[in-house]
Order: sequence, then C-alpha cells, then structure tokens
Amino acid sequence: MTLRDLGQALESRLGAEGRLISLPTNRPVVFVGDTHGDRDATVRVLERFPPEEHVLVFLGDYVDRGPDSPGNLALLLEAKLAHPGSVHLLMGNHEGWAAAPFTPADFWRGLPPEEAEALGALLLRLPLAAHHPAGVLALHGALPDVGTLADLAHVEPGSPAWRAMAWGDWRDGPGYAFGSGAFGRPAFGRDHFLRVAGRLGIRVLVRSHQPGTPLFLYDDRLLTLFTSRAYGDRVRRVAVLYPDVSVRTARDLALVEL
Ligand SMILES: [Mn+2]
Repeated sequence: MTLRDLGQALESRLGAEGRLISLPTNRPVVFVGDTHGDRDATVRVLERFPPEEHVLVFLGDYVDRGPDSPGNLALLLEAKLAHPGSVHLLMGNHEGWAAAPFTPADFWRGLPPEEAEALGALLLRLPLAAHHPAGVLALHGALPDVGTLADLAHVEPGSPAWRAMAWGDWRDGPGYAFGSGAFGRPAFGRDHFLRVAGRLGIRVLVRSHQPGTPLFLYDDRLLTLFTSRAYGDRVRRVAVLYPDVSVRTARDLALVEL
C-alpha cells in the first residue's frame, strides 16, 4: 500500500486511540527508540518481537535523517493496521511537522506539498505517551509539567505540554527548566524529573530523541533509547519490560541490541 492508502485506512483508528495509551501487563512490552528512516531496524524489531506475542511501543521519529523514510513509515503503518492493539506508534517531533515545522527535514521537504499536508495532518493524530501499571511511562522527549497522568490524554499538538513531550531534552544536572536551546528544544533537569515523576507516580521514564545522552540518568530512572543507524554505526537498542517484573529503576528492563 502507498503512504496515502495507509493514511486513509488508519485515519479513524488513530483518531480514536487518544493521546495516552494504557499498556497491558500480561505480555512483554518492547520499547523502540528513534528509527529515523532505518527500515532495517524496524524489520529487525518486527522479526525478533512478533506483535502476536509482544506489545511494541515505538517512541517516534520514524522519518528524516536515515536512507529510507517512506519505506520505514509505510512498514510501521502497515504493522499498525495489521496489529492495532499491539503496535503503538507514539508521536516524535518529526511526526509533528505540521504543528511545528523544522529544518533539516529531508523527508517532509521531499514530498509534494499536498501530500505533506495530508500526511502531516494524519501523523498529528498519533498518541503522545504510553503508560504501564508497573510505574513506567514512555514518550518521545521530556515530561510536561502536568498535574495528573490523565492530563496527558488531553495534550494537543502545538501546546507547551506537547512541545515538552515531542521536543524536550534532558540535561544531566540539577534544576528544573532551562528554556529553549538550539532549534527551540526546551531542556529540563533532574529536579524537574523528580518533581513531575513523583507527582504522576512514575518510577521510570523511557524515551528517545537525544542520541548523545547517557543511556541511564537520574538514579537510573530515565532511560534514553536509540534504535537507528541514521547517525552512523550507533548501537540499535530496544528495552523489554517483562510481565510480573517489579520495576524500581530502568535497569529492571532488559536491553537488547539489534
Ligand atoms: Mn526527536
């Protein structure tokens, strides 16, 4: 199927899913970092962790940077269509193009304008976060300063909370918010993490977005994954949360290299 056909087939389903996904506790959950046009990475994920037996949470940034953005996005949308309950595609900043355009954006700028508009509108319907009752939250960037977990279900693209979730960076140091750095990326520190995670009842945050960040931060409660070779020969890594594991830190998830 073409991206256009896939978009039409998925339009109503993506809208109905809401912004916050509730993850089940009876199957292993696999968190996948940025794939960024690395279709081979997505193929490996689907082969190694079949959606019939696993729940797959892709953390966003499917397009731009890597060699095959259209192929990678089509494969992910096909997987979503075939396994709607066990494949979840969260929104990264690269899927939020229609709400906040950026540069460079090789995929988006390579599309005919009307196609970019239709696909951009579709991808703005993607969910923003996934929650697991073991105390694990997954999203692309950073924790927004919201009052309750349920507030995440109502975050809309373009809002300050969305900007934190889709564009937010973490800094390895104390402090709360550090304003917007390069390219308007808001940055947050340890004190913001501890305060918001405590308020939301989150032990561990799993996210992607910042390939150069240490794997573990903030007493091992923040895990940053990257699952693409788009930036050179970086290790492609996913994290698996198995049923009945008591999660104290991100080290209670199993890291797997692809
Ligand atoms: Mn990103």
